[in-house]
Amino acid sequence: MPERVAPGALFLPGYAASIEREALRGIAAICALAPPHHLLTPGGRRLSVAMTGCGAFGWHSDRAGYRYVSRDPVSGRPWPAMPRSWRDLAREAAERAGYPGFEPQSCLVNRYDTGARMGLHRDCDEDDLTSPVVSVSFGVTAAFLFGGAERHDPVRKLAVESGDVLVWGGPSRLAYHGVAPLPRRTHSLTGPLRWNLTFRRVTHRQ
Ligand code: MD3
Ligand code: FE
Repeated sequence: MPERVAPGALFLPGYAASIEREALRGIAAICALAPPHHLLTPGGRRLSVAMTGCGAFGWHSDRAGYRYVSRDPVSGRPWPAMPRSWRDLAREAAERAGYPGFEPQSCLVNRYDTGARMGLHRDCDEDDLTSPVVSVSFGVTAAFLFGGAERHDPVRKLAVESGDVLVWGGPSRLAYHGVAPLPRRTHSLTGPLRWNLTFRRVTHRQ
């Protein structure tokens, strides 16, 4: 049952459950070409989430700042291609949420091990803030945190399970959000890990 969790945001439980195994094989293939790394924040802290990605742009962070780059700075190679089935899934989920024609240019692949977390932040490194963000979770269940437009707005918790999809657009596009430390659990297909795929459009359409 799709659920409006905030204005402009739609939770689609199990929407990606049927592609779970295929998606995990795709993640393994991407990680072989572009291994996930614990990136550094501009302030020099190491992120507990390990990141890689696919598509025309990848999100990157180091002492120089947060930005999108068209090559993996670690390998010097372009990011692996975004699997067509992933692109289609993101587009269809966005359409269900009321955002037709979503053409993602970047899929960030986030790997959470036990205890990994993501502090409250907003996604604002994209030039195109009119397109939604589509997030797909696999593996260990996490507590997703989402607030409002201001850092001190109240935060709600949402359990996201393997195969769940969330679409954030319109008034929710710039909402504060994060992920609570991943509990020590195991999932039959991922062991202790949670994987999150986050699809974004980076540049404006011509
Ligand atoms: C709500 N990742 O990579 S995805 C991120 O589970 C990120 O790995 C989290 O936040 C994760 O930036 C959460 C869900 C998500 C993504 C973007 C959003 C929620 C959002 C943008 C606006 C509001
Ligand atoms: Fe985010």
